[in-house]
Amino acid sequence: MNPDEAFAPDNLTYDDDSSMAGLELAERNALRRVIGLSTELKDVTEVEYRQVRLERVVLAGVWTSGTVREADRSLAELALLAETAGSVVLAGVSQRRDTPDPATYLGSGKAGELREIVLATEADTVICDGELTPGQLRKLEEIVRVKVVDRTWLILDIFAQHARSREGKAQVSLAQMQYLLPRLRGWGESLSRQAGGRAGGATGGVGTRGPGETKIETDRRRIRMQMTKLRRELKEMAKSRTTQRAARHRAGIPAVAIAGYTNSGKSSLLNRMTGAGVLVEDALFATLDPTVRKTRTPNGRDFTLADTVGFVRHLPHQLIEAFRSTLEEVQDADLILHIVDGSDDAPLEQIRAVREVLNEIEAGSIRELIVINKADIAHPDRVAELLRSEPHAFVISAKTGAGITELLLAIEADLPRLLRDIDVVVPYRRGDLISRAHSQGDVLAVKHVESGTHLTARVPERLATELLQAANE
Ligand SMILES: Nc1nc2c(ncn2[C@@H]2O[C@H](COP(=O)(O)OP(=O)(O)OP(=O)(O)O)[C@@H](O)[C@H]2O)c(=O)[nH]1
Ligand SMILES: [Mg+2]
Repeated sequence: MNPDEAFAPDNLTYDDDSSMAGLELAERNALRRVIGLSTELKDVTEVEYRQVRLERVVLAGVWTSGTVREADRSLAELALLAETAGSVVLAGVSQRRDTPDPATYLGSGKAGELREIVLATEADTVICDGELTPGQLRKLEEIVRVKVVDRTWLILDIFAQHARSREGKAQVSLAQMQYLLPRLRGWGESLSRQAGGRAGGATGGVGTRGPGETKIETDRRRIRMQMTKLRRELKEMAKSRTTQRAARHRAGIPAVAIAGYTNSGKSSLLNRMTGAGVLVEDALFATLDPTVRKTRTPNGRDFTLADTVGFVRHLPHQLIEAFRSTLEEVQDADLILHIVDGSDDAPLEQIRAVREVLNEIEAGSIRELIVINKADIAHPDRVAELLRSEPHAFVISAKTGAGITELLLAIEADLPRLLRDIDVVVPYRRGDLISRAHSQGDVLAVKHVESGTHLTARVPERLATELLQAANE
């Protein structure tokens, strides 16, 4: 069997072509900003793909450390996330505290002010800049009397809206359920009490036992069952990717993964280097499904390039868990291209956040090339500053193509070389093996002799075996 058949590079992709990406973008825009639907959480067990519609929102942050600018940036990022989810951001407040209030997240005074802002702006949702405990969510809801969600849920909601593949949808559902499980009692409770007009009942008191308690138990059981089912399905879905990765590995083809902050230009770089035509959008978390493409360096060495989901500060751990199989493209890479948006206000913070996630998924020790993207619009001072702290970084523009050739050469120099020296005479009819030696290894000499091609080269293990076999035939 021709090993290239087993490898089947063209079957590696999950997205098809640029027209697909165009369609997808149109569809996504058409779906955005669904206003006027109920924001009431009716049945928390219905963890479908778009459970919470965020509409007119007020943001609230607690700022425990760092500078004012960092606090402002964090809230600005929350606003961007909220807009990506389809909300209209009306106002934002942030409070300086040593730690968030254990009961109400914001201090109770500030929470009261927040209520005023909610009334004045006619907001229907408050989004907090962190992950709140079930108790904090409930107590704050009681004060502001509109739905309160946290940053984690917001990110989960964006993922739910952007998930396209069956695997992506299953991963997001799993993450949402994991988030909801401990929050079943309480979250949305004050609201449904309000809406349903159920009388009185201090939280956790008499009113929550009896039939209510039974319902929560049933809900929990249903969620747990669904989670088990999803985990099983996800395992099954990840199989073909694992098989493909293993085949690539055996063929000695190095794997390069693009990782980086969301919206830094990862998909643009994949498109630029391989013509993959995947979706590019000025939005957070445009890409959820991995795309792997085979390509080669200027000197003809093959490698695969994988584009995958972007990272963000405090990426919810539920998502990291659920997207584990997707993130294996990064975990199993021989080299990581860590893309950073050079035009961002705080690129160093982005680098830090990405490295945190890389460490969390045990990819922290993989060789990493920092790639500063968007050089065409980045301020030169900022790029210079970045280069001071990351002196080995490459400066490119996925948009204009500047710096791409240099980057490819750097990738080439960094590709692992698990090569074996061989010196064989291969029959002329096996010209396929000779061309693979050229694309996968280093050819030192080729001489044409009577019995075939005399090849002196350093090639991947698997090819070496085949060459030796062919030589002995
Ligand atoms: N000016 C400029 N814009 C760029 C460049 N590279 C990407 N962009 C833009 O940045 C935005 C995000 O690009 P993507 O390639 O979708 O970024 P991504 O990292 O894949 O984003 P996610 O998948 O959402 O995490 C798009 O609007 C791109 O057109 C660049 O070199 N210069
Ligand atoms: Mg992308």
